[in-house]
Amino acid sequence: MAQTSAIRSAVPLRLGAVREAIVDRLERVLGKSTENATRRDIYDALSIAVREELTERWIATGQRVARARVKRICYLSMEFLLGRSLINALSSFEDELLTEVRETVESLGHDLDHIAAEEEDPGLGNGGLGRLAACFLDSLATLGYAATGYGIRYDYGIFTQVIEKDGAQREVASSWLGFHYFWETGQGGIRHRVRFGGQCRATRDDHGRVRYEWVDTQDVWAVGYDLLIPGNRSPTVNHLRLWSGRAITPFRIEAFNHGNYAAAVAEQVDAKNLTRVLYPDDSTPQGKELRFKQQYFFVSASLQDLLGQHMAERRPLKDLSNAIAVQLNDTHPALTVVELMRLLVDTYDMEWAAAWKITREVCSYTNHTLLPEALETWPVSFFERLLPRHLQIVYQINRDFLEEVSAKFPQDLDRRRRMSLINEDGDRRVRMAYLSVVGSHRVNGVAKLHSRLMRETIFSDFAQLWPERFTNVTNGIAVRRWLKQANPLLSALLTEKLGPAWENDLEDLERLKWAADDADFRHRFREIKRANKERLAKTIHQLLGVTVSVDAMFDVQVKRIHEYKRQLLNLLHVVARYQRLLDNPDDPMPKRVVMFAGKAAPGYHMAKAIIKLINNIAHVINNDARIGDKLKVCFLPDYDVTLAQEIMPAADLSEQISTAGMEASGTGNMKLSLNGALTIGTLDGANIEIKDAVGDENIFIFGMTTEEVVARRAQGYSPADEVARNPALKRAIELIDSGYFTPDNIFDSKVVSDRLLSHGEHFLVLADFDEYMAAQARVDELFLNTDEWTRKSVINALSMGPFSSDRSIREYADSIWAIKPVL
Ligand code: NBG
Repeated sequence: MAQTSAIRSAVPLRLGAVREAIVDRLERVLGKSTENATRRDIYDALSIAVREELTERWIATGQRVARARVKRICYLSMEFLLGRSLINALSSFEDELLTEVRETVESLGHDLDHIAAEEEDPGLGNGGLGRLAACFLDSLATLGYAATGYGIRYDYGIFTQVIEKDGAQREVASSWLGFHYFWETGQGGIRHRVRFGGQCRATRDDHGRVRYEWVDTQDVWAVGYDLLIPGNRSPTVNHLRLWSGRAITPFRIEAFNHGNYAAAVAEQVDAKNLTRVLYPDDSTPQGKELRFKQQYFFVSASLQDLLGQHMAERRPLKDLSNAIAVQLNDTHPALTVVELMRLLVDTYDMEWAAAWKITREVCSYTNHTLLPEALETWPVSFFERLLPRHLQIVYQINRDFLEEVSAKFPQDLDRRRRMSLINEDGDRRVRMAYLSVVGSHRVNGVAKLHSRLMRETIFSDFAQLWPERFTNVTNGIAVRRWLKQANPLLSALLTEKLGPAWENDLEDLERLKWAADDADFRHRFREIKRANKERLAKTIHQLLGVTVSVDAMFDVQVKRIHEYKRQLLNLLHVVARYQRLLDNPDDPMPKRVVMFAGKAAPGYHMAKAIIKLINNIAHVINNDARIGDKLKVCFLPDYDVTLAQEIMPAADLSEQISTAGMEASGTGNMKLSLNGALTIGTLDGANIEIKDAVGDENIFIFGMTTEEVVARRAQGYSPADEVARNPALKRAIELIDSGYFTPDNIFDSKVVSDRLLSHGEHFLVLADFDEYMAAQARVDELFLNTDEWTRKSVINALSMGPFSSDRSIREYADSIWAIKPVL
């Protein structure tokens, strides 16, 4: 048959042929001519070309992995906050290609940054935990590990945050799948049956052994979609496999024929509802049945998938732990422990003891928070109704486990009660964190302090039983997204001085340490910061209509809104500063733009009240002619990865002011410091390690230590006493409390001030006020000395070597997974 243009093969995206490649997709795939192609068309065409390139490398990676028979890591996470893909993929290729793409897009009458902005940012996560998972996938691919991410393809990720006229947050459902999303492949090709409900029947096989059958279940398909994850300047392309729910019988024609249209599609609706929406709670899960089903759904599909692959490669099941490592990202995938046991014992006929050994060797668990309300438990009744066989398995694991406890601590009944996988107080519940610890060979925290506190508090009984099981891996960030892509100007400067090795080896920045003392380097560094600030200032103007001066200090606190993160402490400083400026308009303190961004969980009323108060305070201060540009307050709406990429490079000051002992690690702290912001922070999470890396003189540390926090709470913390002995604090609180900032509704600010003043307020906001103000005064003083500020800023950026997620991943690989790269 004659070859027609419609089936000619694609023009690959290659140096020297970028234009042809784009035009080819425009015409052949999209049916558009270059003349009438819109910005979106160019985005689509370019994305298709890039994706095809990734796909080729992905297939080759799969072949290499299969040949090498290396151990594979499966990273199970309910959340992945990937950010946009186009620039990420393009910049993982050689520089010349990106340059040619940029020029070609220009010659077509467009700008690559605008083209890239056509892409939805898939918000399949809440905050730090989901972004960490994305940074880890980036590092795994860059370092050449065989790794698969497993998660859920929510139709609706985290809500879009809209700020109303009165300053309140409103949540709007946002679908990243509204337009065609080009970065996933596979639509229905991969699927597994996931079962719920039914009952469990025990029978005896020919050898007299008891077998369990799980019958009369309600089943759904889990359909897999793969998002490709390129390694930076590496041939490796891995994938993130996300599961979506589909009915086994999507349409019931008998019901339809009887006029019952809803019943005809009910099964499909139910199946799709499973993966319809991400629960928007950060750190504090809501015990909803649908969430429990989501967890089992993605765990079951992922395990069937990886076991299926293992069997397809004809590897013996008893070798599973040499072939696969499963990392549980928090307790959300904790059912892995139970499901793997069920599959090994019931489906693959393995002896219980052998299956248990394998399960523990395969699994390891990362804890991300000590907040007691965040430790998931699920009612036994959910198991009875939805996972009856799993409940039996949990009981059996628990029996064996408690016997081990008894053997080591005989006659210690209370210990057994404390450690049991079942909480017997009130309605009976399964403790998912304990299940994760019992079913894993390693349990890690995410910063040194957090890992220590984890051993000493929530898991102290377990650490006594199995001290060797507990370890630390401090979090890290993907250098590619948070420096190379977010801050191209600084990246170019670093590459000019060092060559590009820092991209994949951040410790290489050490070699540039001399540059902090080099006036010319400081000058260039400052100019870059200024350019980044100008860009953000423009965005702020577009978003808020507020004009900010780039001469002002950009003081940022960007993260989820939570009382423990103490946005209110920041706000008290803002109010006190405002009052000081009103008292003394000639006060020589530097100008500041105080920026906040972050979402509040829809059901977390206090967090929503805080957002509203920030906006109301911003409104009053920004419109107070007496203040002018000496102080501006900006709440940037709808914080996501894309907005973060713009904020981080423009920040001067990074606010990391959580109550000590409460922020497990933080990762925004690392992104900001890497881009040259100085930190004002408490001795909490990874701040401590950042302090050690940059040196005490290059960071502003203040406030109570974890031990002091504990002691203060034990003493009985009284906010009234704090107010009584501190006039500046008293004045600031009184102004908020008076309704000055919320004239339309005094109650709006009163709920917040009442909370701060309530006896025993858990986050001790007022107790750190004094020291925080003193630290802010030091910040002001330093900022007036521009050159010295820049010197410290340079030192910060160049000291971030240890905070690359490449380092974190190497530690996981060595001490938890025992895996080697393929290449
Ligand atoms: C968060 C912590 C952060 C930490 C990230 C990533 C949860 C449950 N925990 O401090 O609050 O940086 O996890 O480890 O989201």
